[in-house]
Amino acid sequence: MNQNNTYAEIAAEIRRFKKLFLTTHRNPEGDAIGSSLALGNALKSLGHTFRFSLDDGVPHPIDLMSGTACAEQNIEPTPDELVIVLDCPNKDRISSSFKKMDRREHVINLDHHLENSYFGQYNYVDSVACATGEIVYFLLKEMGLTIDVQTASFLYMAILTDTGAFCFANTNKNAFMISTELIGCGLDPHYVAQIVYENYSLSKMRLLGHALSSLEISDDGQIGWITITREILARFNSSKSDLEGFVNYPRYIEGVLVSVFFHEIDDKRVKVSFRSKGEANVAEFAKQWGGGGHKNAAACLIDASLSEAKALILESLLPAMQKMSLHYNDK
Ligand SMILES: [Mn+2]
Repeated sequence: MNQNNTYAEIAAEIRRFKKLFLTTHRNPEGDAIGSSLALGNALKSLGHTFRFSLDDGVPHPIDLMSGTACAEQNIEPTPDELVIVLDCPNKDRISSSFKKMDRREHVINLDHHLENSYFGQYNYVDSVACATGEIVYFLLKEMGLTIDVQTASFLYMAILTDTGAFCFANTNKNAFMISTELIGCGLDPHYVAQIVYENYSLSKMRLLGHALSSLEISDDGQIGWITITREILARFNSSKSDLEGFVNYPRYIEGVLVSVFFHEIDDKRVKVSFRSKGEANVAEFAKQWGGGGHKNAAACLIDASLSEAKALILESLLPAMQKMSLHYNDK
């Protein structure tokens, strides 16, 4: 049985070290980067130093946030560094060479993914937390640390982005409670929101237009999907990071319970992302395909061509959702 350590036990382990090696999941987004840097930044007040290992680098537009330039690629932890992995359900998904090391000693795992494998020596996993940033906030409180403006901005970015600007089903009381307190710490919420949401490139906006015009929907109207091929990405002169957020759009349609986003990686690999409303559990579904995530937000990687992957997923998704006997519209 996987068991959480207490915040006090984790705090004690952190206090035993002076040097930290922080890392997070591949394709990092606001919570991955925000929760990691909030923790590293706040612990400076204890005299700790940290390195932030991120082989994928900081994506645009998060790189516009002050304090994100410290991320380093291709580094490994030294024995005197305490490793803290944030927002990452298992070792395979870590965006750092650390994942190849056979080390469990002095590794802390802080996360809110349902399927977390408890790979750390110390673990704190709360699948009800709105973001890993929420867990970091409570850890900082346990340690009695002051939250400065920089830390507040990182924590707010984590919560803002993982709750879809306080819209997703994981938006909880703590999301608002913590955000209110962060304002008291000097946070400017508009600064963070404007960086995260108002920095589309023109190519991204045009690509989104294309994606929306090619949106498809199931006969019963409950599943909507968008497809992006490599050819389209090249035609719009876009990069992978431009696709962030596209998966949400089909869900905006009345009656759609699950939205799916097919992203062709190469001839034999397709990334499939899911978003859902209410009780439709896409994490359960993605798990059957080797992926995972949260109840209303999940993803998996299919080793097949784009057309094969679409057929596989769409043919099994509808019965799977019916099996969960959805009555969302009756609620
Ligand atoms: Mn997260």
